[in-house]
Amino acid sequence: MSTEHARATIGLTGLATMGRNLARNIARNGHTIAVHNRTTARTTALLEEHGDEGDLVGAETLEELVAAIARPRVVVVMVKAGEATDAVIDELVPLLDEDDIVVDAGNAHFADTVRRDEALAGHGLHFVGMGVSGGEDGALNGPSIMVGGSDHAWERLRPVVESIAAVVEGTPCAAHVGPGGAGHFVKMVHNGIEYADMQLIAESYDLLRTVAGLEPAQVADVFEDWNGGDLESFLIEVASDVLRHTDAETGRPFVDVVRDAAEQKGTGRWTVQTALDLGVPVTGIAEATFARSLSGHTEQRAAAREVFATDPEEQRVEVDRDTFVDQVRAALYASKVVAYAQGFDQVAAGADAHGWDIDLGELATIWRGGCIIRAQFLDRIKEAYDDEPGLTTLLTTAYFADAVKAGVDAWREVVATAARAGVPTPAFSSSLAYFDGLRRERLPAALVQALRDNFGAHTYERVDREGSFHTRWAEPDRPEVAAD
Ligand code: NBP
Repeated sequence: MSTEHARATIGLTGLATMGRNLARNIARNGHTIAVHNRTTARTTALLEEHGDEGDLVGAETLEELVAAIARPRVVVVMVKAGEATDAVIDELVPLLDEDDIVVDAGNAHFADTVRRDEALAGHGLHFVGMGVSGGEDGALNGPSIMVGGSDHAWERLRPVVESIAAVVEGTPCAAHVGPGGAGHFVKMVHNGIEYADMQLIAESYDLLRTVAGLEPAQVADVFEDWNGGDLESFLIEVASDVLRHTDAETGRPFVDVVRDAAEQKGTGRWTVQTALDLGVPVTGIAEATFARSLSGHTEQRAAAREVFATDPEEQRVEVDRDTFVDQVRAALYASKVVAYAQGFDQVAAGADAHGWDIDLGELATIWRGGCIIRAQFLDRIKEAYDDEPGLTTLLTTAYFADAVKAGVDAWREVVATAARAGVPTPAFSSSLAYFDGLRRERLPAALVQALRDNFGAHTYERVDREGSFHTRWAEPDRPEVAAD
């Protein structure tokens, strides 16, 4: 390890998959970086294997790490989110000096980031919650970076962050989205949208295979074709790759040897929990999260299969293959519009609740490259917010409204066909229900409100005059009284 002192522009602790690649990315872009990991073997391995990629300064202890960084220091923490982050921060704080910056680049819950920001401010330190998307490849070759923190911290970090981010049409996919927890909040919603997007692609695959009878490699061809149009995205591209892949051991389609039980560990669940707190109906993300949860309930699935066994032949509904492929494409696009519209609604609601001034158009811009949900589609979202920054919902902007109108019949047909065939399409179905819910003249919420007043005196509002009212349901003539 190096004995040189205080010459690194930046330091990073946590050299597992993400930290190691992020450190290499920073070094490759010409910044001197001091690197540290709790278990020194990772630091040694990084220096041995990639020390020639740039100016990397190894540190065996956090004290050494801090000593190697020029003041005022920037220290990036890239460890397992949660307790590990707190442990590292607790160890770091006494070693730092006023005006130093601690950057948490892990997948922290935004509420933890708000808490840490307040705690570090008490020590005269700046705290930055930095959402990094793109997995290990993105970390190495250019992620999408969502920075939450003060203007001062952003100005200090900006040269490094912009130099390591993905670049689309000359614009780095990195932005200062707001103060405090804003960066981790938008990263959380990004991951929620990713859940919905993946579920929609998975439902498309299931329908094309089960209803239209396509083999996985044929579905791969369909996805490849779709990737040449307005559905062009990283996730469609990798879905095509995965479906074309054959398992070397068995010669079977790879997708058939993968156990069909998914987990929902963190950010998807946080997105839904937070959406419930904010009162934002992110139905696509919620259904995607619950679909993963359902898949993992293997005992219940086995019990249900035994009682309600399905004959695969019965699931084959007569469809014209080419027409159905086009219909599924339209349903996927429309459902995707809904999922993104809901995600952006949640960011807007979060910004409102926490007093963060988040530029939604800029968010669409930095999600165009580097991150998992990167898609051509995001250009359209950016344009929509550029045209109308205070947009009520993405769904009604001209481009998306036209696309949804053009696809709505196909969308209904796909959801109806799926229901007839017994193929679960929770994300397609809930997205359609959301769309129909929004555009409906009168919703049965009126009856819900009336029922609540009947059994719980919860009061209701009337369509024809202002105020809250309660009907005395138990009295013979059921008189109505103003409740205010
Ligand atoms: P992990 O999430 O697997 O964490 C492993 C790292 O945390 C190792 O460096 C480990 O040190 C360190 N660590 C732990 Br665990 N407990 C510690 C403690 N008490 N004190 C100090 N260090 C501790 O690594 P990752 O997959 O590289 O992810 C890093 C962060 O990036 C996470 O927050 C993750 O959610 C986020 N993220 C990951 C991805 C992805 O695609 N994997 C994408 C975007 C964001 P050790 O080597 O000594 O055990």
